[in-house]
Amino acid sequence: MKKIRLRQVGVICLLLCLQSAMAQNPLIRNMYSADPSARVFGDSVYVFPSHDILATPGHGRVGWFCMEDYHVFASKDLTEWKDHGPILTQTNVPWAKPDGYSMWAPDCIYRNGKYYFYFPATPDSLYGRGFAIGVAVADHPWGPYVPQPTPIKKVHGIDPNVFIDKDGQAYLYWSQGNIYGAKLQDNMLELASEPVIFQDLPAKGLKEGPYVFEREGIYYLTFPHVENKTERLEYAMGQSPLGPFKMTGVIMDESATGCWTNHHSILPVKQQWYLFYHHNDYSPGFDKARSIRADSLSFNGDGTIRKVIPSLRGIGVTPVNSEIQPDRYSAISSRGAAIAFLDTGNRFKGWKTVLSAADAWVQYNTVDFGNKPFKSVLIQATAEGPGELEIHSGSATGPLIATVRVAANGDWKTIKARVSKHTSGIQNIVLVSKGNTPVAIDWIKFE
Ligand code: FUB
Repeated sequence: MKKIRLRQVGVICLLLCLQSAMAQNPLIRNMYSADPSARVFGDSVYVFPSHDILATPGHGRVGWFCMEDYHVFASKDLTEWKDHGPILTQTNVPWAKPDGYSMWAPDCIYRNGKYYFYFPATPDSLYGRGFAIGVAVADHPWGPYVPQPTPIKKVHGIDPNVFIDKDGQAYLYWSQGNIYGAKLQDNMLELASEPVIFQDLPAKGLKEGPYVFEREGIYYLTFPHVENKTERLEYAMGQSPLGPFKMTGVIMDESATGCWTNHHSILPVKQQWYLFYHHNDYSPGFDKARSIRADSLSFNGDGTIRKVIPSLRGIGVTPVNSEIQPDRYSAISSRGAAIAFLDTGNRFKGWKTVLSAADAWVQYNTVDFGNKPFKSVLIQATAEGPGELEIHSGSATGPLIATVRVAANGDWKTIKARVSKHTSGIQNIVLVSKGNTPVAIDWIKFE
């Protein structure tokens, strides 16, 4: 009897952990997440973020970063992200303080059949003060990860990042005021050279979160830096993994919403490069409760990086028969359109788009209509008075796909309307208000 109950609990836990979400930005919709380290393993992209939680008296430092474990998220299409559940917890790391709540930005890399997960944490007093960096090893990206008994020797700091060069040599980077780098031994667990401090980076303003990659023979050292008041993402270019690196430019400007930190990773997936980073979307008033995001990144002909403008639409193609969230828009009219939380008491419920003037519009790009005709569109909407919406493809003046009448209902209703024009393939869709009655839209979906 006891065994059956345990098994049932196990299955329920597994189902709860393996939650998946159709995501734009932010990518993770049911918890805070930060410091995304993204990697391609096999046919999936895995993101290893930090997991921000809110400290309470006796559990972390109230008003500061608070992290007790890591989850890993995976996606085959960059749209649907599956949470594989917790992969490492502070109480399971032999050398870390079990109540440190300081499992900050991690990284993970594959080598010789194993996955090596690097993470910082506050060590037990035996291993010194501040932060140490440890490694946990697994046979699969989703774990189980087994932490090494001690942290890596001669490494004091945060934000580990690992890079394996074309010749097979692995490098570890981290930060502690400055940015450091060293060779790793083949076992990926110990340093193989003395750490170097990268010179020629900005002397003033905090630098942290290094992320190194190589493209067409150029090595990029990228990192958040406080040039003004909060962090922006910058980069330096060099000819080898340990530099010298020459400061080159800015990848992403400071957050418009005032999130003090940013932390990122950069990688190609099927020929397209992406920047994973974080903002504080679900927590506008407290920037230590963050959310990971991703946007496309591209290079100029000389290898310099084009600045990435953060978007809500993010990456990935959205299936037309899923709940499309226009509040994660690609473009929006300058008047009569606004985005707001659905429920300020539970911000994880997401956002709504409010169109409140005639001809106000919101555009959502890269929706996959496939090649079968759709008969109807469903819209989750509400309006105080009678409203009318048009759905166009391409642009606000593009072909009209459907007209939706929203009755004065004062409450959320799923409204069904006939699709008047068949469209196929990947399309941008635009919702246009045809009246001055404010209409709030949660999602739309074709069937
Ligand atoms: O998440 C805690 C710290 O904030 C990270 O380690 C830094 O890179 C910054 O994002």
